[in-house]
Amino acid sequence: MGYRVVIVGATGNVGREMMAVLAEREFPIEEIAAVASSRSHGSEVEYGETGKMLKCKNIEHFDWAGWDIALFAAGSGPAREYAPKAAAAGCVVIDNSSLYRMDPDVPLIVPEVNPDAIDSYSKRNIIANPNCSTAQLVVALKPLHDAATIKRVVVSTYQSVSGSGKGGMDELFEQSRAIFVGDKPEPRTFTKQIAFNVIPHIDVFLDDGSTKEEWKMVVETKKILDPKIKLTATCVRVPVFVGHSEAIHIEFENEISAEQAQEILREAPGIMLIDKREDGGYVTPVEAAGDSATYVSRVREDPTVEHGLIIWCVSDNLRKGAALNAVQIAELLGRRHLKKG
Ligand code: 11C
Repeated sequence: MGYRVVIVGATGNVGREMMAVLAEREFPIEEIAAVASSRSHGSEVEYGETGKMLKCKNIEHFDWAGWDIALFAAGSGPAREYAPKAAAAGCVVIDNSSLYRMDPDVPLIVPEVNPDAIDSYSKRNIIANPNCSTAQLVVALKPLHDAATIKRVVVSTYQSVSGSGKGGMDELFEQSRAIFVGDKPEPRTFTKQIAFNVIPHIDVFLDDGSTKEEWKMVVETKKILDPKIKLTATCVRVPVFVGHSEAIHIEFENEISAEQAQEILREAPGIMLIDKREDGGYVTPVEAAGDSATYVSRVREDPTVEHGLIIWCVSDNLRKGAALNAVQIAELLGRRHLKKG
């Protein structure tokens, strides 16, 4: 006995990863449907590495009745149009877009951090999945906040091109090749050359000079972890295919040593501490890609502030930052509310 699950945006980076994670974690599935826009209607996607091929159904004509859970990875447009329809038909939506995250009637969940928030899911039958850079950040901050109460965070991100979809990955590859063969690298997805470069701009600019990606990190951290935490972010796109990295500077209310923080992080759910203080004794995105953990390295005290720590945090943005977190939410929903069998 299992769940009837819909994957919306099944042909995209995150949709494919959702199917891989569902299969890998042996999520109890009775039936699975791959749904996509009319453009991808009829194309086939594999359910994980099971060899089972799913023909994509057109979202415009999809009948949501009788389906238990829909994992949406299709962006804000389809989420606006179709998530309320699915929810009204009794299918619980777990949406990866930013559309519903700050809706007070929609829980925004990272299961290691605020699992109890799921208990209000039925207000709209929609649950939001956070931005990838927020998800790994709050996983790393939560155990430290519990131990010493975080006052302020300054975070700089190094975000991979897969965060901007398949187009961003293709662009990094094509620009790198163009530069090697002496052609001019043409920016399309990104505003400037991404190959052999870094771009301090992700998502649209806001009136105060920050970007929406930076704003999302502020407001989502407050909603998931603690509204009292002050946070400021600088989000940067780097020429990495998969895996977001973050340098996180944290000021605490109470004293906490680097050694205490290492002990706490070593035991914390979802975290893998790799912190050897020697050449190569830290994790980089290449090692985190394809993996489920949020890696923490370079834990050290910040002598320039009272009770300060600095950490380095890396995670696969398509997994913990998107697909894995969504599947973990579905598992939590199953355990607490939608029991089967
Ligand atoms: C990026 N973090 O790396 C973005 C992608 O709000 O879900 C995810 C955007 C979001 O470009």
